[in-house]
Amino acid sequence: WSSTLTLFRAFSCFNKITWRLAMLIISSLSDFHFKVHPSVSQAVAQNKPVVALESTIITHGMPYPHNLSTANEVEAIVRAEGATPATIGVVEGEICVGLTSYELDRLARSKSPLKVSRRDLPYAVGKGLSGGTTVSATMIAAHRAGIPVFVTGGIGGVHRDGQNSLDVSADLTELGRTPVAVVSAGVKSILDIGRTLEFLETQGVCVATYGESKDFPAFFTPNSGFSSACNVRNASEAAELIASTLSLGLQSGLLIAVPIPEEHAAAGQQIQEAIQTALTAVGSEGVTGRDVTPFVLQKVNELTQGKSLQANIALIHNNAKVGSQIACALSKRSQ
Ligand code: PSU
Ligand code: MN
Repeated sequence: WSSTLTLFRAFSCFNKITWRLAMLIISSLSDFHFKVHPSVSQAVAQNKPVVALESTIITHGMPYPHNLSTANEVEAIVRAEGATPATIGVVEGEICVGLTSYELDRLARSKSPLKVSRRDLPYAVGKGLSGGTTVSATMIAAHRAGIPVFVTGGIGGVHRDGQNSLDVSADLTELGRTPVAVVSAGVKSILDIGRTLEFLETQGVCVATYGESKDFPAFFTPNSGFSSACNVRNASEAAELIASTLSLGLQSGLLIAVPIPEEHAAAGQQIQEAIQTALTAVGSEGVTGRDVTPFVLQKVNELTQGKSLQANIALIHNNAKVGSQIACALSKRSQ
């Protein structure tokens, strides 16, 4: 009898171990190279508002130390509005949703970081590299972590002459296939805004201007001369639009375009002129592909003696505030 009991005990113990092992394998497979910060996973599980943030803006969009201070300020704004920030990036081959301040610091100081879009994720993860995620890669990670609202400065688009070069940002196709709402100040006029909006329409992306009019903003200026499909007047209208996108199960994202606040739009004209000069330099210096946007941003900043960077920071602060209010309104709807 006692040997039967020992056998039974041994068997159940073995069973427990195999069960645990199986669970471990399953969970490590599904979380393979994907890490969500506990503050983020807890907030998501409790249906609390979370705001995803990208990191190419940190690694390629702004010079150090402005990149780091802006990233920290943006997280502070999100918290002050009652939401949880989740800055997303790739650290040593792990897609991290909710970077620690140490990880953020390392990315911001990194000398030759990768710019990771959808196509670069397998390479960065496979090789164990670190880099900033663009809007496309950030959307993928945000969606996987269950975060429907994502704030950034500006998204990529169809480059000027893109109809010939086919230089069209993967951000646009991502918006067509991943159900995340991206809050941005529209599209920089270094791009072809008209064709960008056409492409978004083809991809089935609902574009809404935040405010009283449908004027689509051009990042540094509140009006690009083009129109969005619709406008949302406040955070709760924006949340309603996101909720209806999600409930329809379309699997496409949406773009909420927040015009730069008037007080920061003053330098807009000077910046527009600098953009023209910088674009000419792109051609004469033979800059191509993924280097175009960072090159133009840096050139414009030099030409405007830092005014474009200042406006850039101000508008990201504003987007963070608006995006957090939208995330809060959305989480309220589901409570
Ligand atoms: N536009 C900006 N600042 C940026 C970017 C775009 O005003 O930092 C970054 C974003 O991460 C965006 C990416 O997703 O550039 C687009 O790059 P590309 O055009 O190579 O797709
Ligand atoms: Mn490109």
